[in-house]
This record gives sequence, C-alpha cells and structure tokens, in this order.
Amino acid sequence: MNDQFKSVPVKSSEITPYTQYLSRRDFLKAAGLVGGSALLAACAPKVADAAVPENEAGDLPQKFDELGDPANSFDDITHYNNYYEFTTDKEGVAGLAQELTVSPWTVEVYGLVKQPKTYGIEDLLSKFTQEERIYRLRCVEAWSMVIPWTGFSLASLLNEVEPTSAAKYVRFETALRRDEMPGVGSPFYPWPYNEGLRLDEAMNELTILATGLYGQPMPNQNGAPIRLVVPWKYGFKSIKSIVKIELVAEQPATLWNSVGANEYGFYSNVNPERPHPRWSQATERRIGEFSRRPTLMFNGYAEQVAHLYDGMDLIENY
Ligand SMILES: Nc1nc2c(c(=O)[nH]1)N[C@H]1C(S)=C(S)[C@@H](COP(=O)(O)O)O[C@H]1N2
Ligand SMILES: [Mo]
Repeated sequence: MNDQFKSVPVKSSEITPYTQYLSRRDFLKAAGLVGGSALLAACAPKVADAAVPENEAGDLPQKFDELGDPANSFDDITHYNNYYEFTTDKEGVAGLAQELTVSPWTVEVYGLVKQPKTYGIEDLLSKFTQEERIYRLRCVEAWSMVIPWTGFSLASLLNEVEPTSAAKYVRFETALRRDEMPGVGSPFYPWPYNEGLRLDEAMNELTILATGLYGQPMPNQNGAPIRLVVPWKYGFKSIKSIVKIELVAEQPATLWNSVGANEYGFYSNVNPERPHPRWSQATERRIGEFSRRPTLMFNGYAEQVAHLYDGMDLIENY
C-alpha cells in the first residue's frame, strides 16, 4: 500500500449489524460501562422501533465510532445542515425542510440494468435489512461529525436490478420541488442536485442508502426519506432525498463539479494532502470540539477503499 494511504486502520467492527451492536451494549452494560439513559435503548427491540421524540433526544444512547470518538448529538446532527435546496444557512435548514413531503415517495432505478424498477420507500425499508453504521461525515468545508445512520448497502439494491456490462457509473438525483424548496429559486446552481459514483465505488461495502439516524426515521433536513452516504468522500457526494438512481456508461455531470470543477472534483475523496484552492484540508473541526484535529486519508477508511484507486494520482484525480 502506498504510504499516503496509511491512516487509521479500520476493522470490520466499522460495520455494526444491529444484533452485534446490541450484544456489544450488553457487554458494556455487564461491565457497568453504560449509564442509565442507555437502558432505554437496550430495551428497544429493533432500530426502527427505537423511536424517541425529538424533544427527548437527550435520552438517546451514547454511541461511538470505531476510532472511539463519540457520535455527535441528535441536536447537532439535525440543526447544522447543508441542504441548498432549502437555504445555504446551515441553521435554517431544519425549519424550512419540514415543508418537504416525504410520503408517498418512490425511487426509480433504471438505465443500464436488466431489471429496472421503481421502488416505493416502504419496499426499500422492508426488503432490505436496515442496519446501523456509525460513520464520520467530513464536509469539504473542513468540519466533521460522527453520525449513527441506519440504512442498507447500495450494493444490495444494485444487485437486484442487475447492472449490464455497459454500466460503469451510477448517477443519483434529488427530488426537485419548486413549491417546497425555496432554495431552488437560486440561479447559481443547476438543479436538480445530482451526484455520481464509479460503479465499483457504489458497490463498495461502506456505501449505503441511509433511511434514518439514531434509530429514528431520517429527519427531513438530513435527506428524508432516503439519502446516499459515502463516508470516505467529502459530504457533498452524499446526496439527499433521492428519487432517481441511473446506471450509465459515462462519468455523469454532478452539481458541484459543474459549479466549480477546479474546487470540487468528481472523486472528492477526503485527502489531507490536496488543499481546496481556497483552504487547507490538512485539519478539520469536529462539531462540538475546540481544537482542530488532523484530517485522515479517505476520512479514516483507507483500509476498505484505498484499493479502488490503485495506480491513480489522487492529487490530479481529486
Ligand atoms: N440534495 C442535496 N444533498 C446534499 C446537499 C445539498 O445541498 N443538497 N449538501 C451536501 C453536503 S455539502 C453535506 S456536508 C451533506 C450534509 O449532510 P447532513 O446535513 O445530513 O449532515 O449533505 C450533502 N448532500
Ligand atoms: Mo459539505
């Protein structure tokens, strides 16, 4: 492995099926390591049922990523958001996004596939086992959070529609609701929001479609009812409120790449060595912390994804 890929090794414990998560909790509980509030969660039969009203978010169980860092609070995660369809004001998204109608919702999966299909959100929730993934989210603006998502691997969905041999990339599209999204009046962005991955990136085990966080349905401001999460890439790749997934032959145009190709590359892998033209990416601010911390290559997921880029110059292919 190339030297630049040496970051923090990530074990398979990175991916925590809920059953495993429960047994780890039981272990911690037996060891007397969890406080009273955690008992609430331990009683919950399933992630999806562990509904806690937003105003009781303080009772949510404390969770940690595989590096030992605590997950950000439900309040941080749901009140500091980028969702430009609503507003560019991070603290304003939560209020405005409540206008988004998230039911009914369908996701059309089509293009270079043998079995194109339009899924209702309920199909996706029942058909694919929802598991918890506690991931770091690193925004290109150099702040980060740890977020306990629930969701399922994108690969399991793609396998079902059977990409043809001509499919090389996956294109994702966010809903465009002119009457619900005040931000799409802005002429500076080519709506709808689009993103893309190479097919092998899309099929990587870390790539998920997230349908919730902290065991609750996905809050609108975080991309309800279903959004992509690609934890080794800058946050803007993790497109929200997806309505279309298209398998294509050529690298698709993406919103941020169209806006500024020299600032926002197609790959956008987290890379401390490649500064944004206007700021360094060597360090980041973890929301809730005072001092900055070093940025990890591939956001700390090198062990699982560095092989995808063997032989590529990652400064040129940013
Ligand atoms: N459709 C859409 N998806 C989006 C964005 C957006 O503006 N619109 N912002 C992106 C950016 S820049 C980041 S950092 C993450 C933020 O996700 P969060 O608000 O759930 O933390 O969403 C990404 N997905
Ligand atoms: Mo971002």
